[in-house]
Amino acid sequence: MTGLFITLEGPEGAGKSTNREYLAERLRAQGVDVVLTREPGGTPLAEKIRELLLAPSDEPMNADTELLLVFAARAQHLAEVIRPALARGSVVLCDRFTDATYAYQGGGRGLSHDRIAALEAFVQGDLRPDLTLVFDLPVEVGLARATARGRLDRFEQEGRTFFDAVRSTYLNRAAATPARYRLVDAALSLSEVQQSLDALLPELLELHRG
Ligand code: T5A
Repeated sequence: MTGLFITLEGPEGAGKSTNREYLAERLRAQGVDVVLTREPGGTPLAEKIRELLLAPSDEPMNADTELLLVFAARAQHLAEVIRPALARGSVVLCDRFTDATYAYQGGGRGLSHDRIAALEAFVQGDLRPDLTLVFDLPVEVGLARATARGRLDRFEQEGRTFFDAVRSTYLNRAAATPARYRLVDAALSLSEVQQSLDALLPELLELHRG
């Protein structure tokens, strides 16, 4: 078995957290060792950085500060969790990764692609996800789901233009490199979304077998 790095991406409220649990259960039922993790976060130190990133604050966070914090958390997460798990041959299911940086800091905040790519190369070397599932849904549907859940974090307080840019960045990236991405229609009911994940399962198992 080879290590397999799968990331789950998409706008707010797309169902990534709900469905990563489902996917992990399905893979474990096939005897696969799964490491379930998330970004920003995934280690105690990286979770502290997550708190800084998500907490609403009176002091506006500079966009470069935000970008550097995201990659600082990622460096820790890669060193402590992701690289060791891949080296053991596990499947790593990660709720958001660097596609989120391109979508939120690039699309949403307007930071340049080249600046993000330079940090990506610095922090990750040539490590990229093997497969990325993009949970796509209209912005208003995702925000309604996130809002129904309660208090909004610092990103969820952004406006419609920000989230339109986030969604279109994800879709453009998926269209540009279709071999790495699978689009999941996240506006469907939960059971329909899970059926589409079931349909992807044979491909994931095949990739894991190498
Ligand atoms: N960020 C992250 C960056 O800016 N740059 C980066 O590089 C990275 C890595 C992280 C924030 O950090 C930003 C992006 C984010 O704003 P987060 O909490 O990890 O925050 O991400 P969110 O997208 O905010 O997480 P959410 O929990 O809001 O969305 P999920 O995980 O996609 O959705 P989930 O599973 O929690 O579901 C939301 C609600 O919808 C329901 C669920 O029951 C839940 O109540 N739901 C459905 N309802 C109906 N039909 C379905 N199909 C449903 N699926 C789920």
